[in-house]
Amino acid sequence: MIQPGQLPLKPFTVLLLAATAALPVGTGARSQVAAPAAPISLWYRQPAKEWVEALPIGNGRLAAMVFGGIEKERLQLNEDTLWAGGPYDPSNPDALQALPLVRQLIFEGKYREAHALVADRMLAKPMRQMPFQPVGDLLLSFSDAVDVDRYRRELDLDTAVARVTYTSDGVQFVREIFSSPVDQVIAIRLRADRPGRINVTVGMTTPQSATVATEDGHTIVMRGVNGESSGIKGALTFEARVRMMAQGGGMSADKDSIAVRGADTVTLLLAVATSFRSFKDVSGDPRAQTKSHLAAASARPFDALLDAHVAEHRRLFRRVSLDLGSSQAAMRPTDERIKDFGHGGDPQLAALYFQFGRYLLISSSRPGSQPANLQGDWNDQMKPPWESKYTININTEMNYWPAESTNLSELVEPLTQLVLDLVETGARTAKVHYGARGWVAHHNTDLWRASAPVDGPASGLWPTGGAWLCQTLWEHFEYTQDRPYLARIYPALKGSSQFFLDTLVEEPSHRWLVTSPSASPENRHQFDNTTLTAGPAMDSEILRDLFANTIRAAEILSVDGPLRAELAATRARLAPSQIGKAGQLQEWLEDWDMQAPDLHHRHVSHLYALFPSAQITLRGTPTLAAAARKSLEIRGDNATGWGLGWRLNLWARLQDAEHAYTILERLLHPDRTYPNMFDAHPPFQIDGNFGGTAGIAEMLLQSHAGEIELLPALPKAWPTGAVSGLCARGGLEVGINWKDGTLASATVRALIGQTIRLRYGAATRTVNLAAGQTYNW
Ligand code: FUC
Repeated sequence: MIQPGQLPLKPFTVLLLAATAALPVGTGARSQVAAPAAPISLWYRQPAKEWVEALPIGNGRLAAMVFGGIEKERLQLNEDTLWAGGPYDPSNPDALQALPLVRQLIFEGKYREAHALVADRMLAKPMRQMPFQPVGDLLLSFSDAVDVDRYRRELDLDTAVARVTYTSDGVQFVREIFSSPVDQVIAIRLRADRPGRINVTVGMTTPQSATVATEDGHTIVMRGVNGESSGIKGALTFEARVRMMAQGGGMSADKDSIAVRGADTVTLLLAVATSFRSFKDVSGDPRAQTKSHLAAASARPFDALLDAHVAEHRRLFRRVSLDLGSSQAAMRPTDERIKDFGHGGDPQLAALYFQFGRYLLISSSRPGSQPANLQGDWNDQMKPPWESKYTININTEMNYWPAESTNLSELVEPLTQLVLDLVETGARTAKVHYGARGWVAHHNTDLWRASAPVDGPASGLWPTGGAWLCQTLWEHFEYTQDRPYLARIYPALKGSSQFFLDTLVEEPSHRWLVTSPSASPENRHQFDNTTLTAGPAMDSEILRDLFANTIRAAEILSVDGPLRAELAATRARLAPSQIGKAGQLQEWLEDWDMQAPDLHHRHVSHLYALFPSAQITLRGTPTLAAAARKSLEIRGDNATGWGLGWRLNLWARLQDAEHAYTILERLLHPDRTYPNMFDAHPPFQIDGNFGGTAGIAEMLLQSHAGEIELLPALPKAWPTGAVSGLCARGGLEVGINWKDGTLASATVRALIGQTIRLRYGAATRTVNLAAGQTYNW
């Protein structure tokens, strides 16, 4: 059996890299760390049978799941704009008329009637959004494999290359596969250690309406159209184009497949594009795009494509290194390690899981691509779970939790663009459904930026999704201090705030201003089996942040004085956080928590104030922090993948290292992590991966309470270790070394000049730093 790091064929050249990251502001550049001491790979002794065993690659836009079969290699393909449907307006003109009565019914406690009226009059048309869909499969058939031995399949996170090696009939075969963000192609190289031994037949299949045909003897082209969904007609065309090149041997084209016989090396380049240009423009030319991508890429040697791909990947990936300790277990195949993680003794698997989350964000969200959806960019189904879209009552926000703290700040760009699109579509929903200014998005959106309430009254009628997304954009500003970015997102903050200025209502008992109708996402209260209510705690918490951020942004940008005053006055009248009879942080306006039918619900929406927000902190608001802890205890540790991801970050914020670690053990368990390390809701949903990565960062470094706190939740399982390149709010990069459970040293580098307060345990230090300067603790 081949061990990691002992590949008999020489791995490709290791590149020396320049730190080329362009920082938007300040004089400091992002750090680059050296090559990892040990390989950071997922690896297996057998090909993938199930989709959740295959290995994901992607360049933000063009993605594949690589199965690594011996007789048949399957690349299941996705392009991130291939969704069903076309530009559409789901507004329901009946909604506005029903709104006053729905509000009245809610204040009267007639939730069943409110629910029925919402179902009848206030939901989007159609009531469901569009699904993200697969392109199809690229299939490579190798008919002559005999006496196969020494099989190994791996995904190298440091190079973003998937690789399959085995011997057949004494000849060693190697497949290397990557999706290049530089050249916008998936590149595949087939090699053998003896000449003339590559025999392969290549074809494509698809569940879409499409044709597959060969062109000019060395190209296979799939051409198709997307389909309708919920009555919205397909409006996209797409094309996948594969170019084959062989050294030695002969190539012969059939009607829809190409065979190579007796080659030394075969290279395949695959380009995919759709006619999507924006949520309202589908006039792109996929044929011209795939042709130009292939023409440019095929003019360069495979090694040049590979080198450029690896350099671009490492520019981002190598900003952070993490060493949590290692053991013999790290030599074992990844699927076996996941099974055993709960038995202890494999701290490196947590580091691998952390880096895999960063790898997934780099591979599914790059400037110019769509944001990472519920499955990142990886989906093989025409009707995937929850349409594989953007669920913005937790899941999409969680996808971006690790972006800032793990030094991948620029990968937020696709989400920024999505929000700016929603400002436009959500203005229509605000006007038609609420007669309000500004913009609103409910609990889901899709490629077409639909923003009206979908799926049903219980989950869909939650108007605070867009406001939560604004918080993610604000965090980007907090971490980078990028003022041009703040000016760009200000219209989103202002428009979202204006929507709530126009729609908040006064509740009768305390005269607080509250949202209505709304819900505490997806959690039913005790009345009438519905979630509909006025003023759930989460809404007030999100609006406290939204209004504060909008005021702060307007101050920095020196605009909108009167609006600032209005927002400050309104903010002061929002319902405060309340503590209920069980000592818990109240989830609703009334103390209903202990009567709710699902005490252990996966959502922990009211704990938004503790994480990702910092309205509740251990030292700043100890009473509320204790109540939040009580709520978390009542909810319990058992949850879906993303439910665990959230709980991990919450326990890290409560600085209970051992509890956080037991949550990580639940997450990194076969019940919640598939053999390919994808998160299991179940089914596969990528948010848990991102929540897990963010949570590990949150255990090692926190920066939300006006302090940079080192090792706030270090568990006993990681007594000695090191991390470098983590980011803290304010434009800071932090490296930490620890030994025997105690801080050994730390470095804090300021990308922007500032005064910072550092904390380790009870010790604090205040330090002035110039831009580019490093402080050593
Ligand atoms: C929310 C969650 C579900 C699932 C779905 C995509 O509705 O409550 O668990 O994650 O989003």
